Order: sequence, then C-alpha cells, then structure tokens
Amino acid sequence: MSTLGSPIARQAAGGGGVITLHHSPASAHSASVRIVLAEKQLDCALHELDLARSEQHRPAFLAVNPTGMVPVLEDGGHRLTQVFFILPT
Ligand SMILES: N[C@@H](CCC(=O)N[C@@H](CS)C(=O)NCC(=O)O)C(=O)O
Repeated sequence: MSTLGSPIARQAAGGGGVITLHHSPASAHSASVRIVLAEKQLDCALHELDLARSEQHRPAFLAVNPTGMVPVLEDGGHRLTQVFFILPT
C-alpha cells in the first residue's frame, strides 16, 4: 500500500471525510470499486458517466481526469485514477 493509504481503508476505519466516485455502469474497473464500497457499507457520493455518449471525454470530466477514464475516486483534494491505488490491500 502507498504511504497515503487507500481512502476506502481510511473510511472503513471510521476516518470520515466525503469521498466521490466517478464511475460508469459499463465499466468493469468501476464495478470492482463499487463492489468494495458496498461490501464495506461506506457512504460515497456517486457521479455516473455514460461512456457510450463519451461523457468521459467532455471538458468537465477531463478536468477531473485528463486521461478520460473511469473510475476516479476523489478524496478531499486528492484524486486516485487507478483501481490498483483505489482499492484497499
Ligand atoms: N488503468 C485504469 C484503467 C481504467 C479503464 O480502463 N477504464 C475504462 C472503463 S473500464 C474507461 O474509462 N474507458 C473509457 C475510454 O476509454 O474512453 C485503472 O486502473 O483504473
């Protein structure tokens, strides 16, 4: 695990703070994060993108993740854009 740790692990430990998941129902990577959030019964704001309509390539989302990929987990001022770093180990 990175020295920052996973926001999901911190939330599960009662660390609080609002986390937001940018995701798509059509994304397997997004699904793996949603499953872990549901398993741990964590509160998380959800922002759904329609990949078929290329919402991930619109400026508003490119400002969140310039690669135009989901999922992205926002935690305060931090954004994690790789499932490997989002999921707790
Ligand atoms: N390396 C990324 C991969 C994420 C990824 O491949 N996301 C796909 C959906 S599963 C995506 O956003 N595709 C949109 C596109 O290519 O325009 C991660 O680990 O999260």
